[in-house]
Amino acid sequence: MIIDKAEVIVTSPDRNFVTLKITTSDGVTGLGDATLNGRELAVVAYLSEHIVPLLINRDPAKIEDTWQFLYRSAYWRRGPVTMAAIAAVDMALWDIKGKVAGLPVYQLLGGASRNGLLAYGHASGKTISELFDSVRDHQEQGYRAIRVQTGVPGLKSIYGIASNATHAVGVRYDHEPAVRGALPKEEDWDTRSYLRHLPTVFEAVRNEFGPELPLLHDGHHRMTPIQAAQLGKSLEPYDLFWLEDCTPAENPEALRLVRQHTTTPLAIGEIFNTVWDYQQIIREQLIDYVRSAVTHTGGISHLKKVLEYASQYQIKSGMHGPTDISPVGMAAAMHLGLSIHNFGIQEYMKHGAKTDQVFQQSFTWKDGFLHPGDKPGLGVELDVDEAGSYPYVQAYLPYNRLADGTVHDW
Ligand code: GCO
Ligand code: MG
Repeated sequence: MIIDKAEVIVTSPDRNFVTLKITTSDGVTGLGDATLNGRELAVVAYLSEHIVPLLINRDPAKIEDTWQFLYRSAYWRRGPVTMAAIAAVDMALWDIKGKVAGLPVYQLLGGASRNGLLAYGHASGKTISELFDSVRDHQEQGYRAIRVQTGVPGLKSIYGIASNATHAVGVRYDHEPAVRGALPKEEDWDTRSYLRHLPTVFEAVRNEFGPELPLLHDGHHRMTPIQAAQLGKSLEPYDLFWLEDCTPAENPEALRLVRQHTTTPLAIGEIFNTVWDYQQIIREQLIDYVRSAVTHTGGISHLKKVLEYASQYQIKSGMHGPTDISPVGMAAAMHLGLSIHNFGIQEYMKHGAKTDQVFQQSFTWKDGFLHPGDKPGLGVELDVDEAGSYPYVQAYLPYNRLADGTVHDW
């Protein structure tokens, strides 16, 4: 059996998704997610111009060899575009291997290590009362762990706060993920106001919802090390499950200082791509959760290596799962999460109705837990005709400016 065909499919049902579809000489198909929010077409070009020609006639069974070949033969290594492209190939080959074996991918990875995957969703509100409504709404949807983001007095529009705009019936996004058809939206930021306000929000949430509910928060790279240390310390009484991306992720040293000052658990890594991005922070035990997505970290094969390394230090998974990870990338995360020993939690935001029509999925969501299902492979099929009816829409993520006009991390 050889790889006969590899196609790159771009579709924009509720938002843009990039999917690689590999077809073998026996007619088996495999899907991989290569979506890089706001920079999608760079990965499309990398795949179609540079990777697809290399895949034709290869043995689809050789997953590790193909990974090493694509990674090393490029000479120019790492980075989100390269690693998303390689991830899509890796996922598609695992999908094919599962279909050929007649087994769900998690069985090929060692079998289930648990019954289901605890997942968290995104509650948010401009005000405390909107936030409470959103937390309640998530609890009604079955969520047993909840990320909390709120507005900050004096700031008009910030990361993580639900806008009332709906991209699909019944779906409220936690933020305008990327403004469709427009240039990047400008938002505003002030760290001191945020640091003053946030502990009061968590105090209110704990008082309202009690001590049991696991609560998470995303700092989205906006603090300096000492500000992050202050925040970690001031949130300690509210027992967070994790504080995410408290400092810009590309500076691992920052976490040392944060760690010296707080016992609030730390999560980082949604913008990382390889095990080398994690080397120091895992070895020095500067984090508690690995936030990488399968989609952005070279696929199942490579993220499994990161997580096995992390397991030696009791560091757990907390795989990235916002709506910009396609249903294929989410399925890959679920198969990996079910099989590894050091699973922590899975981020899970529901996709819109149009997306669910384009991607037929086999996962289940019950009582706060996800399961990838038992279909052979990843368990996701793409309706190519339906996908074709939603052409790509240019979409950028927003960005921040401080009051004096300085560009700041969003
Ligand atoms: C998260 C992330 C997302 C990112 C988004 C960017 O924790 O889910 O921070 O909300 O902002 O993936 O494309
Ligand atoms: Mg995040």
